[in-house]
Amino acid sequence: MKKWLALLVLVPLLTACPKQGASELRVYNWSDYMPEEVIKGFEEREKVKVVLDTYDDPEAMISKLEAGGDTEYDLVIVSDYLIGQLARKGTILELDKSKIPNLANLGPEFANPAFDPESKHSVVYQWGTTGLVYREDLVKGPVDSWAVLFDPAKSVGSFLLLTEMREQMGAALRYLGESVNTTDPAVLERVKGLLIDAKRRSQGFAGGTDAVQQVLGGNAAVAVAYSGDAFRAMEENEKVKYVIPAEGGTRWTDSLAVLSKSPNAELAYKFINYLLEPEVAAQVSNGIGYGTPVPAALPMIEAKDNPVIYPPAEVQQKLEFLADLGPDLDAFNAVWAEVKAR
Ligand code: N2P
Repeated sequence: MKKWLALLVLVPLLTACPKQGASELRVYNWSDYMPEEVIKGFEEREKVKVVLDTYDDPEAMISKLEAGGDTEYDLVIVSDYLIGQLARKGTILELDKSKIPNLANLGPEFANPAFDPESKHSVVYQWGTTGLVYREDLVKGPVDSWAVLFDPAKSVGSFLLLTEMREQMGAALRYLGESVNTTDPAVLERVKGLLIDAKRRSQGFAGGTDAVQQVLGGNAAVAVAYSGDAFRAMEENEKVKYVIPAEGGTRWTDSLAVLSKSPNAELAYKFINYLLEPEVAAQVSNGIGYGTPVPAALPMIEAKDNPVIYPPAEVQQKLEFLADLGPDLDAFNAVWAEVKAR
């Protein structure tokens, strides 16, 4: 091709490529996990545009960031057990706290979390639990144990397993009376057997948001789900229920982190600071049904006494946090790969 002709073709192509300006914030979040009005409020105040991408599978989120996606986003919302992994790899920044004065609004248990002491790399966004969501008019028996997934004799109807590997393996571990963080090979071998059998009898895997929609719509009787998604479905249909099984489950925290290669870290800091304002924090929790880490927001939260969102002490005692397993994660990955392949 002649040079001038090549230019004629290339120039319009190059100018058509979307370029991220200083006025754009790119956020990578769990699906259905930030109310529209909260995003609009920030856009209007700062005269910027927020571009939101979402995920349901944290492993897929990590793969995307590792494949170059870390240059495409400014801010990522990540579960507790993955913060250490991203920090060790340098994917997320060590935070400049002088840019987040509202950090002072975090409750003490959230300001210094075990997975990221002193909030060095992350700021808590929301917290919740993982349990079972079900339609009481569709189940054939009690839903009070992980046995509804793992013991064919205790099955109560059609069910969905959860896409999030650590949570779904955690449920099988609790069913066996083990910690969700057990790495004992013999125990993990039993988990593999349970999951392969459950997968065969199930309707497959679903992300948290999808799982709850399937139960709400009556396509499945039971699903493994996250508390806030379940809470919102309960508001739509009173036959939808959510339970933490008797064997216990997980409590988790999702946090905001700034990508090291963020094109617009300044705006990311501003957004974090905005989310920590008590009024905004209350708007977040009222919109998505998860727990707030900002105590001053609580008086403005409609469902602050709802046990689905804020479980009572006796339920909390049965909840564990997923730990960052470091290299031991390989054993979990190996089991999961076999479950997925069978
Ligand atoms: C909301 C996702 C909840 C986050 N759809 C689970 N840690």
